[in-house]
Amino acid sequence: MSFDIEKIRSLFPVLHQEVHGNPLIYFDNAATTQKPQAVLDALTTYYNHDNSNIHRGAHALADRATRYFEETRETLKDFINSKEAAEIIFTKGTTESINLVAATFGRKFIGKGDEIIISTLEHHSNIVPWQMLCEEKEAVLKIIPITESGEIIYEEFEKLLSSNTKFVSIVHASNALGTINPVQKIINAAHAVGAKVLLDGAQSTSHLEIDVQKLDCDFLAFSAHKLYGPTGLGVLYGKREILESMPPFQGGGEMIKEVSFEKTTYNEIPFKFEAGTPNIADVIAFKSALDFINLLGKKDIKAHEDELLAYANERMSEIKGFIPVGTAPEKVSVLSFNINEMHPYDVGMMLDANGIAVRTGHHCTQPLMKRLGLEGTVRASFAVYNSKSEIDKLADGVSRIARIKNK
Ligand code: C6P
Repeated sequence: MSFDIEKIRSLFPVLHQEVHGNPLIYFDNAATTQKPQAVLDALTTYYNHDNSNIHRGAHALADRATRYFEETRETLKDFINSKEAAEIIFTKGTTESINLVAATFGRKFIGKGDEIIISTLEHHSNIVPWQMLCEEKEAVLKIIPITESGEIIYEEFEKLLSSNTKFVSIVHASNALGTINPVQKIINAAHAVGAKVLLDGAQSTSHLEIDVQKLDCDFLAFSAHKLYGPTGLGVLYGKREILESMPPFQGGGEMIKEVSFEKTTYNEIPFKFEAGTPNIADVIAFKSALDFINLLGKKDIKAHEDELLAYANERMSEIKGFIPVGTAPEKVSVLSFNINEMHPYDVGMMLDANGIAVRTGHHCTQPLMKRLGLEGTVRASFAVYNSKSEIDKLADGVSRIARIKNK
């Protein structure tokens, strides 16, 4: 099915503006997606009609806010097919979700000499929390190497696995290159040695159908703002029995059952991990973003984005001096590239002058850039509201920039 792009674009107010005298072309979707009107409306409706704290008040507004808040949790349960809504924990974002697991599961279950495996493709958010844990616990961080095309070398991963492996934390789809990792194989192999697996789903959940029960991952971390939802909100999925075995992350209201100065007992999951007043408005508005994705369907979204990526590759490879970075066959809609010896930032600035928004630099993946021998890349990342005519403008802009350089 092909989308009515104009109709979809009409749902996103921010897209209808000029930047430096040109119509905005927004290709920075891997950093954050734009928000449909329904999400903006849900935010104002909440503050205009329902604003209240949740799970506590004995009044109508608190009841309503609590119901809407928990409806988002239920929607997320279906969105990733978790067994129960209680396995969905709200956090600030992917970064906090991973930190939560490292600080609770990690501190309790990982000790001296234990090994944690990550890959060269990881975002800093899936490197630093594990480094901090390894430093504290004298555990060992092992890194899966990658090929020139930006794919993990699976055989090397198998070689790293042993009875010492306690945890594998791996990105599902790379933010810098778009590579989709063979996560099912990774999860099965990690489980075979008794290790737990966390998937960093920051870049996969908006493009790929996710079934946590089928994948059998132990944790999944992702951010609402990359799913057409609000910023400052993330999700941590965890299997019930594992979440129950973990100590709380932060102490405060909501996460307790009973407090006395002698002893505190903790609430059931998910509340045990949600200390303090949560991000109520954004959680409620996130449901509208999920409804938007569900209405279009992930399968069709992926098909549309694959078509855009293939078209972008085709158009850009005609340009002299275009160097694609990350050429794995299985990718989400991320096109990373460089132009001859031009600095990515300069390319980004010139594209911006044409109203084209891309990200440039190391994309919070410095070890990956080091492995590829690059300072950074220019990254165009596509979403459901992007079109081939926008890609034509990108190709024209890049072509002009490359000509300046080639002169
Ligand atoms: N990547 C990008 O431009 P937060 O910031 O917590 O919402 O997400 C962190 C994160 C973790 N893992 C991956 C794979 C990611 O892509 C990101 C965020 C953005 O690529 C901002 S650096």
